[in-house]
Amino acid sequence: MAEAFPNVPKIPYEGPQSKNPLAFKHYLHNEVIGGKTMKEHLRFAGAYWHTMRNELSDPFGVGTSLKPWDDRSDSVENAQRRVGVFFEFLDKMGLEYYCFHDRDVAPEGATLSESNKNLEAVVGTLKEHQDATGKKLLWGTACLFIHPRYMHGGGTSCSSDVFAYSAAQVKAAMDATLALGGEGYVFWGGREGYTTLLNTDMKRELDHLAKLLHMAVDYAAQIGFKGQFFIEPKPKEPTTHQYDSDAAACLNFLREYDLMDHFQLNLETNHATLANHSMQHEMVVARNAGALGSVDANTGHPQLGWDTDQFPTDIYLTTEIMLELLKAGGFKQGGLNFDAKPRRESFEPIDLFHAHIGGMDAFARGLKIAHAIIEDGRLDDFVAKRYSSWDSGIGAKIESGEVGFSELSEYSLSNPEPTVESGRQEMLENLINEFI
Ligand code: XLS
Ligand code: NI
Ligand code: NI
Repeated sequence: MAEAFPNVPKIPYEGPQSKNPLAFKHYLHNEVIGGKTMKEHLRFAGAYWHTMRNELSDPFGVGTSLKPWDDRSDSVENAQRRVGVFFEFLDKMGLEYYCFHDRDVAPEGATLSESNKNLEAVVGTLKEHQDATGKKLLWGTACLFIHPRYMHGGGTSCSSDVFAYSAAQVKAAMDATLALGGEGYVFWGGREGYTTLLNTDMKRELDHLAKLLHMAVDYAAQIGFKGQFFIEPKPKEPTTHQYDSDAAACLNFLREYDLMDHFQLNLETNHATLANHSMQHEMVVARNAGALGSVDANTGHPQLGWDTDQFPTDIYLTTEIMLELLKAGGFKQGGLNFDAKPRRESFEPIDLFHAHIGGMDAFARGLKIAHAIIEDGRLDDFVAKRYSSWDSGIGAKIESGEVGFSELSEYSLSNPEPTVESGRQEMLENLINEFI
């Protein structure tokens, strides 16, 4: 097949002085930072849905994206041709991994059995390209949100037939993920929520969602799928309220339904901000629970209140993400998946390259900066010192459970008014800026 991007070379690293827009300025895949290469730390993945399938429409306008290789038909041949283009893209970008939904890679057929056949055919093509290039599948997932049958949800639908169909679709997507050696499997509950409580039995819907996830865990054991399951929190959009609304809500759900041993979280920046949290907050919550699994790397727009899925270019953001990731010991089966698309006005194929170069360079800088901040140690020392009253004396007794209200009342009655120290926020902000 002729190249889809004949004018784009393999993106080289040219360093911070380069003025070449088609070169990395900071991402040098084999540069070692703290004992691991950048590639090993960052585990970048390309998202099939945005890169190959997003037409860049918005609620007021049709798609603008130019994809000369795509005949816009729903044929399996067209789907297989896209795979070749995608792998050319991954290769030229130096992306090691990719992620997909079943319906991004293969067309939905007239029946479930036709859809399954389409998927199997395209999985064969994906496998061939993986084998030829060494690229790997980070995670797969099933699209339980586009087709009208899922308007009331998949695992949380009021219809048991739709639940059954969802299970069938997840089964096929797990088979595909296993066949491609996927390191993970994601559940993002786009329509697993409600539009109005007037028609919703929330308890029943949550019970059913948990059933679906338990069935997935059981099925993984049956077929020998050793990948990591992830839940991806998002508070809303398309539903008014999504049950997996944020990291804390997901953890509560996983604990309530005895799923903690099987699931980690796949956190997405734009979803964090939709939940009125910072990405760092979500990462700390997940890390504290030992459930920080993977990251959908993108960002929202400060003036727009929806999931704009923009490429991350803010160095403060990537620094915060990498600080938390390094503290968590890095990725195991997760990675940084660019769940992001160029703007509707950036409609040419070359824009896909500019977008990913920017995201990868921003994370490379975030990694270097976060590593330097940790090595420097002043930030961690400050926090350790701030809590040092818990390391001995009354603090240690409280933590170890040696004292209760009576002892603490006696203690406080016999001691002077407590004194506290400044939180020094501005000083710490300046410290971070020293490294940026
Ligand atoms: C949508 C989600 C979706 C998941 C995969 O907002 O981010 O793209 O990552 O289903
Ligand atoms: Ni996502
Ligand atoms: Ni999203």
